[in-house]
Amino acid sequence: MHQLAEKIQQQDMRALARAITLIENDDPEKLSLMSDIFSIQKKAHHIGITGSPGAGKSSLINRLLTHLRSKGLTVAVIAVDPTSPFSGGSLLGDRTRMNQHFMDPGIFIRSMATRGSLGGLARATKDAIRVCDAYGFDIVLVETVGVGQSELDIMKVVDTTGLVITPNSGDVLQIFKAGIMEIADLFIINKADLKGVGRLKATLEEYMMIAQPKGWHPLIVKTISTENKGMEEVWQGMERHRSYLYETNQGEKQRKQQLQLEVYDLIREEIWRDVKQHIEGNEAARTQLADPEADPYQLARSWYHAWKGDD
Ligand SMILES: Nc1nc2c(ncn2[C@@H]2O[C@H](COP(=O)(O)OP(=O)(O)OP(=O)(O)O)[C@@H](O)[C@H]2O)c(=O)[nH]1
Ligand SMILES: [Mg+2]
Repeated sequence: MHQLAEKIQQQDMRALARAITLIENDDPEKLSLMSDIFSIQKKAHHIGITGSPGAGKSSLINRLLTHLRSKGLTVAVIAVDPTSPFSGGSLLGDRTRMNQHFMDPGIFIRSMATRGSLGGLARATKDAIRVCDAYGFDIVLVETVGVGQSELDIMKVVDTTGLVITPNSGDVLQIFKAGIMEIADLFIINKADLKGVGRLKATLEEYMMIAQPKGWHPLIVKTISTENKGMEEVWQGMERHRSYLYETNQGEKQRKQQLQLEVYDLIREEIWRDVKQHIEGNEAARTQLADPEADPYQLARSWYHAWKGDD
């Protein structure tokens, strides 16, 4: 077994951090490490928290952490920032916000950035979730900033997705357009101390009337993170969704779909790694790429065929 995997199994937090760095850097050892990690995977609840910038995701997670710790549960938090891998701005904010938790051995907080990872952010996030799972955390929480395609992809790799929205933010339309609405298992109306909560709730209910979700009916909960209100409701909602996944065949169906996507992604990643190496190691290809007038279609075709060994 990979040495890091062994250490992670023994709950060595430094090994856990190192494994995530290895994932971020697309280290060639990644696949063998992940295979070992997979074999020791436990059964954590994988939860995604998404929503527009400033909706209160970190504040909510911070309160939720305290709440879950009081129930004796251990939690890993992965903050994913696809937009600014280098600034670390939001992480700094989160660090101060979540500071009180950093000394707690039952909590692990880590930000994730992938510097041009081959498989993309969702792929790397899934691996990081698995590593935290293997370590033995009861819950793995993933925070993503924004409501774009990469958030959508990330939310496809977790069990339960909570969407944080705020009254009068105009978020709903944007979220609706981005297709985020369909993947929310739990709508969390945060900043419920502000005006417009009733209206937002009515809009969401209206949306669900139109969408007519089959099977799981997304729950709506209200929170005021700054006042520590609504945390038990959020937790109950997530637990209910998890029970639903286990008690119906929906969980299995979801996992099957995820597995297929994952295998495809991994194959794509492996092939791309290989093709890229092949091109970068080829003097003629490098010269062609340096020509701004080059025909990209023709180049892609000829390099692909050259890699495949076709004539
Ligand atoms: N009034 C009110 N303000 C809140 C509430 N929850 C969070 N805030 C404030 O909203 C601001 C943004 O909170 P964050 O927790 O950083 O939001 P976020 O969604 O994590 O932000 P990003 O990570 O930057 O996308 C902060 O100033 C919080 O104090 C709430 O329930 N009510
Ligand atoms: Mg945040």
